[in-house]
Formats: sequence, structure tokens, C-alpha cells
Amino acid sequence: MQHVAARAAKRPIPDHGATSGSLRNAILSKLRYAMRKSAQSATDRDWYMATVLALRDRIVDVWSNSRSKQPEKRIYYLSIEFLIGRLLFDAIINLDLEDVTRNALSELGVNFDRLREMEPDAALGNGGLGRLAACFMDSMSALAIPAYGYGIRYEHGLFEQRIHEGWQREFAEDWLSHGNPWEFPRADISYSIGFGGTVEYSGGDDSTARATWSPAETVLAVPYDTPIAGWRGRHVNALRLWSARSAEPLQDAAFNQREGARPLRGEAISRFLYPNDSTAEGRELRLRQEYFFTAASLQDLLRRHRREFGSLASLPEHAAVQLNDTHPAIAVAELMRLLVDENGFSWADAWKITRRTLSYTNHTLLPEALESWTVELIGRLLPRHLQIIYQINWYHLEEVNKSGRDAAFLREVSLIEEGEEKRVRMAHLAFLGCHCVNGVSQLHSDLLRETVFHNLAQVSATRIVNKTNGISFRRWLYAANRPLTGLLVDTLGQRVLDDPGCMREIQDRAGDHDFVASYSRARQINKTRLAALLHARTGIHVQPDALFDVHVKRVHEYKRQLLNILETIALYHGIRARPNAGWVPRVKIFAGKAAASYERAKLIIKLANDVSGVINADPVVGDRLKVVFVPNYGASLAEEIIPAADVSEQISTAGMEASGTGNMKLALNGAITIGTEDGANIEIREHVGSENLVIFGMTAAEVSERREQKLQGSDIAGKSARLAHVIQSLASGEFSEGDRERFAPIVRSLLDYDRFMVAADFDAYWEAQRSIDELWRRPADWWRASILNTAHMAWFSSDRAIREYATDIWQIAVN
Ligand code: 26V
Repeated sequence: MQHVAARAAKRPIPDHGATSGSLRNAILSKLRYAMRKSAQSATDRDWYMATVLALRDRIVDVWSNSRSKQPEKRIYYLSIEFLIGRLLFDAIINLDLEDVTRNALSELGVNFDRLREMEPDAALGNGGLGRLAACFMDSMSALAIPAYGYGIRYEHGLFEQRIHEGWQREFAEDWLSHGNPWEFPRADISYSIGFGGTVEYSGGDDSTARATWSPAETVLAVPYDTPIAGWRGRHVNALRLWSARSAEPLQDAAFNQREGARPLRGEAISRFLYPNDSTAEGRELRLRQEYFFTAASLQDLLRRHRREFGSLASLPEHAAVQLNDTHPAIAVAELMRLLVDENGFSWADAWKITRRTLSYTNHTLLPEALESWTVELIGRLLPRHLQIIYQINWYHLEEVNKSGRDAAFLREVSLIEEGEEKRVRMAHLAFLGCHCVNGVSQLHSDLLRETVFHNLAQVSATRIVNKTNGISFRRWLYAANRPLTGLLVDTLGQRVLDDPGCMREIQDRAGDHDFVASYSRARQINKTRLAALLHARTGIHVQPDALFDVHVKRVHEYKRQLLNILETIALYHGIRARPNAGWVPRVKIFAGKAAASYERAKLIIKLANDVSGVINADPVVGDRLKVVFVPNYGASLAEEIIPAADVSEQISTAGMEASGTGNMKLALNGAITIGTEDGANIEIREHVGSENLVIFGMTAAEVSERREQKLQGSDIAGKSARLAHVIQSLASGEFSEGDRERFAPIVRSLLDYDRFMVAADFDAYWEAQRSIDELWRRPADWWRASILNTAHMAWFSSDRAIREYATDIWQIAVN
């Protein structure tokens, strides 16, 4: 495989002209003139602000340079989430200014690492989907692809999770409370976004018919730009996040407030990030958010196109719009509206332009996660769009009908789901309105073809392709794991930073005593650090030389944290029965948030904490087993945990995890995967070799077969004494101070309809864990497997993924 950065490395590295002296002066100047603070009175936060402002000036220079060249084609990445986390260290690494910054600050008597901690996480996302968007922004800048990320500037990102008596509690997050030194408000630009109102139709045939939409309400969309500096500072793209402002004249607004009648509805749009699995509540606001940012982004990019290229007829040649999941799928109807109603295109021409410009990434197969909106709601908020959706559907069904399909087929491919309440299927809308649809791992893309889009694929020219996810190595290896990166650079040279493909060369060192010692020492440094963090955050002591078994991700039934907890209980029972049987000392580390409305997931968190409490306090167990639930998982905590992991838990029910990206981050850092045949786990196995991870359990095909048989969990518990004992101990109140009710819902779900196959996979998982123990007992083999994971993960770079999007979907050349 030809590697991206290998070529990039041949380009000259721009000299940012920064020495520690010049940066020090710049920081002092920001402190004095931008913040009116003296060096004597400055706090760590002040130093953080001043440092960002000083570095930002350097980024702005490259940014202006990047923008001065008019590109042939721009990429627009529309995503309702961008989980970018902290930016300071990423920027410093990408600009190659780490030493300069450290020195400048130490000359000022400031500790750089403390200052890094001052930066709040921009938690503008729930999990993998939002983090993928952030990694893709990093890669597009690294590859100098001219791009805009478009999303929402939420005032409050993902909630802060605290654990109270084992239960998750949610607190509003407030990342902007001290100001955001990275963003540039663009008050000179704003767009009106309409909602509700009436539509007047001009009549005529499809080449002349127009509609005039008179919204009842308008909201202003104001952009804030955050520069995303690419690797080696060669290129900077903007992440443009929209903030909502009320469009009411100030006088009216003041009046409304005084009356206390209603808060400014417009501004509410960008106030909160929605947890992706929120229920019916707040759905209207969610649809408003989706239309708000999609419509603002389209207006913005059409304005840019018109300015640079004139007619919108050439839009597909100069703009590629990627819809990150269906949240921006209303773009299909909005772009049609803008072309037909506001720019006089015929329906047929507008449809061609729309399809050639848009493409769509699907991120889930779960039926309950496939977005649909009631016809009533769309009709009320977006009356013109509903007409357009019906018209698209009319043409579509007419085509399908011509091909002689039966009524059942027509019902399935229709944009409208008939039922008690009619609903618009947003994934269908995205499918029809885009020239290309992609899944995010090979298995997921195959399943998309076989399931959700099986029928649509037969009647639409839309291509379904696969683009397996990737991760930014800059953040998830170079920035997060300094000890391992140091070893890689010492062994392979600086080139590894530009060409991760050369990491495969360390496979020859996997048996070399000195290399193995250095590799394991790097892990040990990270584990010691994590042990201190665990103690500080939870009060639990763990031994850094125990096996660190890590399960970090959103808490969801299909991700099966429960399966891991049940195995933990079985292990506990085993240790208590035979304390001196030579157990491998383990630390089970859990972290993750559950959606505030997802009661079952919150009960699973409570169970993890209760099991932790019982096991950690049991003197018979001692250091053989410790269980830690770390509160408030997010990007920054992930950066601490992942480099210290020995084992990576990727145990979703097969067929349910579209890809996973945590699996990639952990394997890259040398953790051994214990996982199911699901999502990207399958491709990780192909790359790192089946002897270097542990795959267990039912396949996706077996899961769907078993589901059809409608087998009960109790059938299995009847056959597995170990599982029966675990379930019995949960039911008896062993982990709930004798309270038999607390975990009764979990017990019932295990014994009755075991939708997530937790009981069905339990024995296989237990055995898989024991083979992990076996490997751990043979350190030479363990380290070999770990090193081979790092050695063979280069393909999972988001640079590779973005290159594939560029050539196969966006049709642009990348240097
Ligand atoms: C949404 C919902 C909403 C209703 C309740 C259940 C449920 C379950 C999952 C979701 C997730 C929707 C989209 C999403 O976040 N997908 C994630 O995208 C990642 C990046 O492609 C991928 O690695 C994860 O496997 C996939 O779950």
C-alpha cells in the first residue's frame, strides 16, 4: 500500500519561524494586551489563554495562505457532532512546536503540562460518530484537502457524568464559560433559517413550477470558525459551527422577555447537544437543529460557489457534500428547494445537481436508531420540504412501479412509512438523493446491502460502497502515547511520524530482548500514570503490573458491558472458591456515559459500581481482581486510558456495531483485542493476524438465525452452571445489599428474551478470557502479540480513510 504521508514528507516543511524566545514574547504580549493581565498575577488559565492566542496567530498565517488559493473542488463535511476534545496539544504537535512551546513556558516559569489541563474538552458529540468527524477534519487538513466542517456550536456539550452511590447523574457541561480562544466569530456573515408558515404554489409543469415559502418564524445562523491545523502545519481548514440567534428585532425580544411569555425560541436551537438516543421528548428541537445547521451550511456553500464560479449548474464539479449520517439528510430537500424555488432550475436539472453533489455515510443498522420524522412534524416545521419529499417519492415510486414490483416491495422502498402515524424515512431520503452511500466497515457495508437498503439498491442508481473508518494517529498515538512514540522514533526514525506504514518493520523486533523491554517499559509508564489517575478519581488502588482490561465507550446494551460484568462476577466467584489457584491479577476498567433517558444502560452502570464495591472490599480477593468505573468518560480521559490498556474489550453483539473506532485506538497502542466478529474487529484481525487477538462468540449470521428461533436465555442458563450461578447471585442481592429488586430487570432480560445474546455468548466469552490469561502467563508471547498489533495497524489511519473518500466518492486528487 502506498502511504499518504510518505509523499507528503518529500514536501518542504514550512518554517513557522518560531523560537522559544519569540513565542515567549508573543505569549507575554497576549497576556498584557489581549487579556490585560500581568505575568505576576496570571493564573494557569490565563497562561493557557495567552499561549493559545499566541499559537493561533501562527496558525492564522498558514490559514490565510491555505485560503488564498482557490481550489477546483471543496469538500463540505456536514455533521451534527464534532467531538474534537482539546485542541492545544494537537495543534502544537501538528505545528511541530512542542519543544519551542515547552521552553518558552519554562522560561516564564510555567509548567506546560499543568497548563494543558486548563483546556476544557469540546465535547460536541456523543461518541464514535462525532469523534470520527473530528479525526476526518484532522486528516483533511493533513492531506491539504480544501474542506469545511459544518456543525453546531452547542453552548453545552455532552453532559458531565458524576457517580453518586453508584448511579449516573448528569450535569450541564459548560465548556464556553471561560471563553474559547480558538474560535473566530464571524459576525459579518449570517443566514436566515425559516420554520413553519405557508407555501404558495405557482402551478405549471415540472420545468416551470415554483413555490414561495413564507416561514412563520426565522432564526439567524451565525458562524464561528475554528482553525484545524494539519500535520506539519502545511494546511489549515475551518470547522464552521453555527450558533442560533433570534431574528426578532431587539425591541420585540426585550418586550417578550419582560412579559416573561416565552424564552427566545430561536436561541434554544444551539443550546444543547442531544444524546443520540434521546426519546420522543425534545424531538422537535432536534429536527430544528438538523434543519438549522444543514440549511445554513448549504446557503453558505452556495454563496461561495456563486461568488467563485457563477452558475449553480456547475456545483457538482466544485463541491462535494458528505452527509455524516442522516442528521443532515434534509439537505436533499433543501438543496432541491434552493435550486428550484430560489434559483429557477427545472425539477429534473435540480435533481441531477443534487444527487451529484451529495453523498451519505450510514453509521448504524439498528432499526431504532434509523431516523424518521412524522409527516405531521415535518409538515408543520418545514411545509415546503414535505411537498418536495412527496414529489421525490412520487417520481421514485412511479419508476419502481414501471418495473412491475408488488405492493409489498413498493411499501418498503417508499420514503413514507405507512402506519398509524405516517413517517418520513430519512435514510431512504438520503439514499435516493445521493450518488453514493457508504458503510463504515466491510461487514457493515455488506449488511447494509443485505438489510436496510436491500430493496432500494435494486431500484436506485445509488452506489453502496465501503469506507472502513480510521483514526488520527497524530492524536491517538503521537500525542496520547509519548513513551511509545519515543520508542518508535528511536527505532524507525522521524519518518514513522509521516509514514506510519513503516511501523510494520517493528515486527522483526518482536522477539528482540531489548526492544521488548523498551516496549513493555513504555506501557508500564502509562499504566503507572493511569493507576495514579484512577486513585485520584475513584480512591481505588490498583497495581500497575496487573493486567489492565479496558472497556471504554458509550454504555449501550448492544455494546454488552453487562457481559463483561457477568464474567467479572464469575471470576470473583472462582477466586473466592480457590484463592490460590494462580489467578492472573486483573484490573477491570470501565468508563462510559449512558444517555440520560436510557434507564437500562444506567442500571448497568449502577451494577458495575456495585460489583466494584463488593469485589474491591473483599480481603480474600486482594489484588487478584479490582474493578474500577471511571466517571465522566470523554476524549481527554480516553487519551489517558487507551495507552495504558493491555486488553481491549470489543464485545458487541455481532452485527450491531457498525465499525467501532475505539477498537482501532486500543490496538494501535498495543492492547490485545478480545472481541466478537463485528464491525471493524474483523478487519483488525485481518491486519494484525488471528493469533494476535481473541475472537469469540456467535457470528452475525448465527445471531439472526438464533433470533428467528426465539430461544430464551433460560435455555442457556440451564446448561451453563457458571452462568446460572452468576445470575442467581445477581437475583439474590449479593451485589445489592440483599435488595433482590434492584437488578431484577437485568435478571429477567437474561432469562427471557435475550435480545443482545448476553447469555448465549457467555460461555464463549469466559473461555476467551481464559485464553487471554494463558497468553499473559507467557510474557514473551504476550509482548510479541502486543507489538504485532502496533506494527500492523497503520492501515487504520484516518488518512487512509480520507484518501479513499477523496478518490472514490469526492472525485478529487490528493497529493
Ligand atoms: C443511535 C441510537 C439511537 C436510538 C437508540 C439506539 C441507538 C444506538 C446507536 C445509535 C448510534 C447512531 C450512529 C452512531 O453513532 N454510530 C457509530 O458510528 C461510529 C463511527 O462510524 C461507529 O464506529 C460505531 O460503530 C457506530 O455505532
